[in-house]
Amino acid sequence: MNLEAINHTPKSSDAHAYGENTMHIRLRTAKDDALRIELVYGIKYDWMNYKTVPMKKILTDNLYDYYQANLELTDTRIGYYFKIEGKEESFCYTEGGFLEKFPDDMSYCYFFQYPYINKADVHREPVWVKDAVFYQIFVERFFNGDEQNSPKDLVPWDSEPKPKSFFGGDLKGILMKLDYLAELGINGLYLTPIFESPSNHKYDTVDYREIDKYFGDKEVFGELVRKSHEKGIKIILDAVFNHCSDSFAPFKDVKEKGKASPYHDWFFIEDYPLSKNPLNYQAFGYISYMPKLNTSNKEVKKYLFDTVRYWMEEFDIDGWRLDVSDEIDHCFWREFRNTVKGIKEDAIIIGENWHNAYPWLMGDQFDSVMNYPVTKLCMDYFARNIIGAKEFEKGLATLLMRYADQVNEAMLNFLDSHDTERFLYTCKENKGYLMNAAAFLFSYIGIPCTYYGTEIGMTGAYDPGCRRGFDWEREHWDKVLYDFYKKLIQIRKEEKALKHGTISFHSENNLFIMKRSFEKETIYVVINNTEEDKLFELPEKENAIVKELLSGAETRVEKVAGRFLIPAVSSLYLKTV
Ligand code: ARE
Repeated sequence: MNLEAINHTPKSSDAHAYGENTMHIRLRTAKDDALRIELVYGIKYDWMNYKTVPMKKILTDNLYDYYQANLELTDTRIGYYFKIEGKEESFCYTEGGFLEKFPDDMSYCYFFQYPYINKADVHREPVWVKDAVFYQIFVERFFNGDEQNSPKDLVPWDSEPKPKSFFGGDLKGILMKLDYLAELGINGLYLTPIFESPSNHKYDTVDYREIDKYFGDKEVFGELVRKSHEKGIKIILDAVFNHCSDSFAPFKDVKEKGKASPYHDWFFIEDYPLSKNPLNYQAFGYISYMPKLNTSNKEVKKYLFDTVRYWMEEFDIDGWRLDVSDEIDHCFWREFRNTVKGIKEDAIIIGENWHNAYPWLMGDQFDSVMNYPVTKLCMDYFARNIIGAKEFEKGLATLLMRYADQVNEAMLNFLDSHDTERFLYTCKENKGYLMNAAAFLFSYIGIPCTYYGTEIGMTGAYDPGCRRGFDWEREHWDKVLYDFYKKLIQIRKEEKALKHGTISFHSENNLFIMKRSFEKETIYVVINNTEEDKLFELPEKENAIVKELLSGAETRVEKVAGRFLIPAVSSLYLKTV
């Protein structure tokens, strides 16, 4: 066997506490290499009463197979090792390396161990994440509900956005369109920043305790949260703590007084007087109007944590999306988590990390991150057609194995955002590809999130093109797409298998097939993103009743002894009970 490929790291996503008494243990081997793997585990203080359980091959990516065993324990102080049977040899994999036989004496030297599940360390996601269906709003572009508070230099609502144009969208606009959102079926709103700021995007905060005047005031925001809660919709705000605006009072003070300013350590200043060119202080990117905050300065922390407390305690918001979260120190995020969870235990914390975010997702910082790697895979498979079903499913497997299972359940999954092209644009306006991608997103593990307008067929290039005004003229909408989205959201909320089910997937004949099961119910999501019709054979339960959930009454599948026709560029949700 390929020993170099075998890997397990204790107390990582490979061995994580899923609950106070539940431990999930994974092992990686080379692909198609092992015949059988067993996990041998026992209480480390009572090792000789060890048990042996088979491990299940749960996922395979391009190079590796991943095995997992889920243990329910009465005593969580365990030692364990793996018994691996290959085609030609059998051996044990232990913390001491590969052994022919696990020694009965001195065993403590050899087993991997999970010393104890401390309650305080268990990564508890908000209980509602499995039911969540999110919607992201770029506030300036959703709806102008109060023309009184609009900037003077508005461009027409249907014009092409420029980096600095103002359209007039505001909080009252969201409030007035809550019925639309409730009818669509979403139950969580993630708003891009709403605090005082001179830009249209508001990622350059001037005052963290004020609502931007063009967006409304605290009264309208309070009403928005209340009314949203009445409709069962949660509100998540954007926390822009990596940097502020160069008009933020403490930065202005430093600009004015230099080193004599009591705020000089709030920023990373290389030289005085401050200069934009050459830039002599740290900023987001090299953007001088966004000076970077020193989040390890005690006063900065106090200011920002008081800000967090203020919006949570006074307005009862349900969580935060964290801007540029990967550039802020871990100590800050640990304190942030304690602050947030101390106020509202089931508030959600979603980082904005575009890459592997494991160091932030170990239970002491974030619950989730914006799942850009999945967005990228969706773009490559569904929209750009540069990878096939096989590479897509292998890519997903690699990503799922990065994190603990409860983290995967809370990831924020989306096809597009205010920082990407519109997905329909990436699809070169091919609606079928977008519908396939959406059929995937709403049946995959994690929180599905729709960027405002994607559901009605909005398109547009990268920022600022992806930030057009929401088109409220219903006759302009792509009715088929809108109905499809509504249906997907409804199915996602109704089907336990999609919310709570186990997940596995594979590809055959360039079809992507995902199986989600909960108790007696199984849903096969079968996606054909090719230009030719294909047949799919249901792997089990040949004589079972099969319901296609997407089409409902209109049957668009031909059932021939368990075989289903999947027309070119289409998806089926086949439910068997
Ligand atoms: C403005 C203009 C743009 C112009 C840009 C550069 O609007 O047209 O291209 O300036 O001059 C906010 C606004 C943007 C604005 C920007 C700067 O929304 O419109 O752009 O401020 O003023 C990286 C970061 C990630 C960041 C993305 C954009 O890691 O945190 O870049 N995303 C957040 C927000 C943005 C926001 C900011 C940060 C700043 O979501 O909306 O921008 O507060 C790779 C890298 C990633 C990188 C990603 C995208 O994968 O690894 O790290 O993300 O690509 O570039």
